[in-house]
Amino acid sequence: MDKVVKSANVQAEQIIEWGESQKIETCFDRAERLKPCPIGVSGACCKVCHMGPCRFVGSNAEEDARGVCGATLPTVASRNLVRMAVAGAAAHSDHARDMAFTLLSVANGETKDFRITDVKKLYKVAGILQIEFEGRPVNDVARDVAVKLIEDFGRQKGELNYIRRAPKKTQERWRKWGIVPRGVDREITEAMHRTHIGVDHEPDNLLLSCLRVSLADGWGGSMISTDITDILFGTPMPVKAEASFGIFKEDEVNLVVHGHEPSLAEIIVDVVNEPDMIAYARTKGAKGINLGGMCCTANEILMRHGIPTAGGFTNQELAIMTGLVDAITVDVQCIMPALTELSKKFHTKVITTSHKAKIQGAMHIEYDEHRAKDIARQIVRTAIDNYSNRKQEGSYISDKFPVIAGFSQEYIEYMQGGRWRASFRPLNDAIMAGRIRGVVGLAGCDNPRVPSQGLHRFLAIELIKNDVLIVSTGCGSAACGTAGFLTPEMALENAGPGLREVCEAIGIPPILHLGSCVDNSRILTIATAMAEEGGLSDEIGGMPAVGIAPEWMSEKAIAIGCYFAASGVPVIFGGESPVEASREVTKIMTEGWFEKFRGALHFEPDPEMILSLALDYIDKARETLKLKKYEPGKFGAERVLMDMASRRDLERAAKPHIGIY
Ligand code: SF4
Ligand code: MSK
Repeated sequence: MDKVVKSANVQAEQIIEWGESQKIETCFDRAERLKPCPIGVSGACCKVCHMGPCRFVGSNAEEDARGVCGATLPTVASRNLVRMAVAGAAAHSDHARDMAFTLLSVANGETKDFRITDVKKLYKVAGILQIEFEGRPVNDVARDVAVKLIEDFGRQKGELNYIRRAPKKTQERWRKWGIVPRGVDREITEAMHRTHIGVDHEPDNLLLSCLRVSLADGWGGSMISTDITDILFGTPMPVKAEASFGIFKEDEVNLVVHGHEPSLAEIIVDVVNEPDMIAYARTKGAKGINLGGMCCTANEILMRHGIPTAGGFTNQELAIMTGLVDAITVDVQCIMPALTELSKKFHTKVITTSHKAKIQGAMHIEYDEHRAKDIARQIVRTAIDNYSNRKQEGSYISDKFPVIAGFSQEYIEYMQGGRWRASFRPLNDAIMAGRIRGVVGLAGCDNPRVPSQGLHRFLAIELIKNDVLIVSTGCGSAACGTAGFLTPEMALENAGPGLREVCEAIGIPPILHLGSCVDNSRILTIATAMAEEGGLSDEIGGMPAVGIAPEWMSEKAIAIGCYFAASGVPVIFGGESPVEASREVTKIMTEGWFEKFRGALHFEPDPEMILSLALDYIDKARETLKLKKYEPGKFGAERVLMDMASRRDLERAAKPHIGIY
């Protein structure tokens, strides 16, 4: 019998095999052993009250089948989906709330370890929020920005501030269908209320509330988080880094930061470079301190500092199994509780840092923004002290891959024309001419239920071959990074002729790493900028653009998929559909949402079908926009892209300036 591949990542697979030889259990083994519940997986189980759980199976599996209270299958399936989106929106938004309060502390001078790094981004955000900034002290502007964004969480009436950032037509659709979010917390609470027993039973209405709470994530929580993180720690610009398990060093202290929140990780980046700390590591026999990242905390510090990443979600246990991780510090979201039990087989210290996210068996060092550096030092010292406990066992892997990351909306604009002519014109022109067929956001988790990272890799290669420019985030970026796909050379070797030319002209990879899960909001603002640039659609809907999350697993992914669908982007998720049980719900989320918002949410387990559905959406959008029919290697007239040299000349001619605004 052929051996079952558990991860498409060769290095991950080597560690998995070593683990099997040592009888060490990982998520891959548990996924094999624990088959998904066939009722729950398709949305056919309701457990919102204790007359249930009511299961819609066998003779009770038709659309008009009813639970004890009389709720029908479509009601139950849509209610389940709403609750997933609510949890996802809550996770992103609570992360954003912490960022907003950190900004407020900084503005009030209450924390000495953080400062406003990107004043231009602060002014940009202040402008969007209609806050006066000219001639005012930076901290006063920052305070007003923080207060105004914090108001977005608790607002009871009106609209989220950032709704006005969307194209007018997109906003009009939202208003027409009554899904403009008021306040983030209000939408989360209301959606939970609607899904309580005996409240909202109309699938269409429930699913509109799903879109509303998801928009509160995309154009609220996530966008707030992205902006404040840029203000505090800098708007990303391309940096070189490395990815995969080979980032760990045998002769240095290896500390991994894992989770999603960037604040503590940012301070740890400083602390590992302190001469005293390095000297302390040397007293323990280590040559230095090596910081690495995991999941989205990794993406945050990779994008801003070039800190290497060990990969995404399914790599977390495997990192410990290298035997080289002296400490792993975790904050919130996507942290496997299995880490603590696993770490007992090695020497790794698992350190929880958030009062919201404790794990039995972990050491807890609570993060407090007012004492950030002291806490970071305590964590780094803990890792150093543990270095000498390193045992010989482990599956050491030396492979690592170069990565170019750090593509913000601001940088993408800049790279298409420099500081003085920054715009989306060249990208729109390349799409109009058929040089670039369309754009795909390749995002979401990696998942042990498929050969993990394999669907990301397959789709990445096939899409760029088809001249589709990819923007990636979250563990999708990690999957591409640990495959060596995030380099300009990838375009030379694998991209179709049109995309290759564009990548060569600008010197970019065909897959642009935009950051963490919350940074999916960057895709929303990029799509808006493209709509405003003209020549394509005048709203987000109708663009030759698609979102794909082939290995999704988290509730945050559902919120993301829904806010893209509501914003006008057709989205395709891999794996089984969580609403498969109801034909009506599936129809609403595909045909119904497309009619109302020009977006949709599909679930499609077959990767070939995902690809053809995505290309089909792109080609149909091109046809509707009356763009040149896409033919590989045959391009229409197009304006010349600014290459690096001409951009530099233009800037020299103006005045020397480093910046991306
Ligand atoms: Fe069953 Fe209705 Fe209770 Fe759901 S709400 S568990 S369908 S009785
Ligand atoms: S970490 S939500 S596994 S992308 Fe943002 Fe990765 Fe999915 Fe978590």
